Amino acid sequence: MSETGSSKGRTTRRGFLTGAAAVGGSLAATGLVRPAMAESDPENQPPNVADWSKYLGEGVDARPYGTPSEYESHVVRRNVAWLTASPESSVNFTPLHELDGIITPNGLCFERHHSGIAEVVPSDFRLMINGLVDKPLIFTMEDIKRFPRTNKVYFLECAANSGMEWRGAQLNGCQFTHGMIHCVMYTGVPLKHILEEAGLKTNAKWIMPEGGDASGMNRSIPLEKALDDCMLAFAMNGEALRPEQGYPLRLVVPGWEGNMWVKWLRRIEVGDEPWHAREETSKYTDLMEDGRARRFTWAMDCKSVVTNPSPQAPLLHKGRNVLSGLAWSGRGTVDRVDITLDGGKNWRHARIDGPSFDKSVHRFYYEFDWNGEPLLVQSRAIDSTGYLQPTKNELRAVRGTNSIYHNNGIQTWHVRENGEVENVEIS
Ligand SMILES: Nc1nc2c(c(=O)[nH]1)N[C@H]1C(S)=C(S)[C@@H](COP(=O)(O)O)O[C@H]1N2
Ligand SMILES: [Mo]
Repeated sequence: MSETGSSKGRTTRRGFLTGAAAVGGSLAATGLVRPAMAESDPENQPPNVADWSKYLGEGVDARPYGTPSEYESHVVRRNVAWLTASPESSVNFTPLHELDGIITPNGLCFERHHSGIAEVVPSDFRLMINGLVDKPLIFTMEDIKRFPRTNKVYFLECAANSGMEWRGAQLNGCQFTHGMIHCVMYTGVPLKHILEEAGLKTNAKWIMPEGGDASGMNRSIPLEKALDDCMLAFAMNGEALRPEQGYPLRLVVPGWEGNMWVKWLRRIEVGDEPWHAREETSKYTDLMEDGRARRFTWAMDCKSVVTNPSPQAPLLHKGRNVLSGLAWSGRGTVDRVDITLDGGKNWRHARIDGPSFDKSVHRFYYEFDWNGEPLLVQSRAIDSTGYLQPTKNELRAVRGTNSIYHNNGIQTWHVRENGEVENVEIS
């Protein structure tokens, strides 16, 4: 948690209020409660003059790299203890219920590492291209930045997102059920420029990007995709990649499962067939009911989730409320999102607001009046190919119950009379 008492010896009322808010902050550390509105102090409100109007604030140099307000200190990535055998090979989750719009702030992008965060020294960074190319090449970061670059907003979703929910409702919070996704604007060089520079042999059919972290994580990607929209990204949301996200260079594989987006990239081999590496055989394949595994499930199917209300974001008021959520598809844009408050008896159109980019998340809203009755809230999305997000049971009918990956089933939140929300499943 960030420092909560920023009064630093000043004995202003502001310092006192900070302390009071810190109590709310520690409750919020469970991830289940927001800092309560009940902490508010009438003496600090109209018609009185608020404390922040009476004193000079901090100077311009107080925060050379800006950080969020201390009252937002509960908005952090969180892990699930029983999914964290060792922090170096683990995952934490984006706090979706605290975000709005479509862009994930850099400091809140979920992390998934197989061997921890590689500490790459950019001046020693090299990217090697070898295999079925006319001339094997080694690039520095400066070399890469001399190619034409592009800016694109894309989501990255781990194939294991919602995986724990295959066999039934488990985790209480959309952060934990759906938080293995982030969506940022990448700046980088289309991979095709780099491959063309090396010159592809006529029998080139596949590429194998490989990470420079201790796991040396690698995946096979068909050349068609590599030449279509893959990017070598060096910036996210306008600044250099974060170390957690693969600084200084990561592969962007739009719409396809997060595992293929190799971080701390060190090498791309070009070949004529897939490598069948660990991450595309023993992991990131879908085990079917008969014990056989599906080979190569790359695209992330259309999916959506209501982020508010959700278990970490209860309903606080009767009457006017704003329901909000995210929808995305690895096959295009999202055309429509439907909302039900009664477990699927009645569906209504949600309002998609904000940019609708290809293979990016879409923000939706649904304004409604809550009379205090229990609700069964669901969303379902339809993408630009006409595909409708399935129920979990429809998925199970096709894939059985052995699966973990690629669970894009409809999520249900049960809102109780007191506004609390829990993760449930209805058939
Ligand atoms: N080199 C390397 N690349 C990697 C990984 C890794 O452990 N090492 N994890 C992969 C997995 S499984 C996912 S889901 C995404 C996660 O990206 P993020 O940490 O930016 O969220 O990175 C992928 N790329
Ligand atoms: Mo992943």
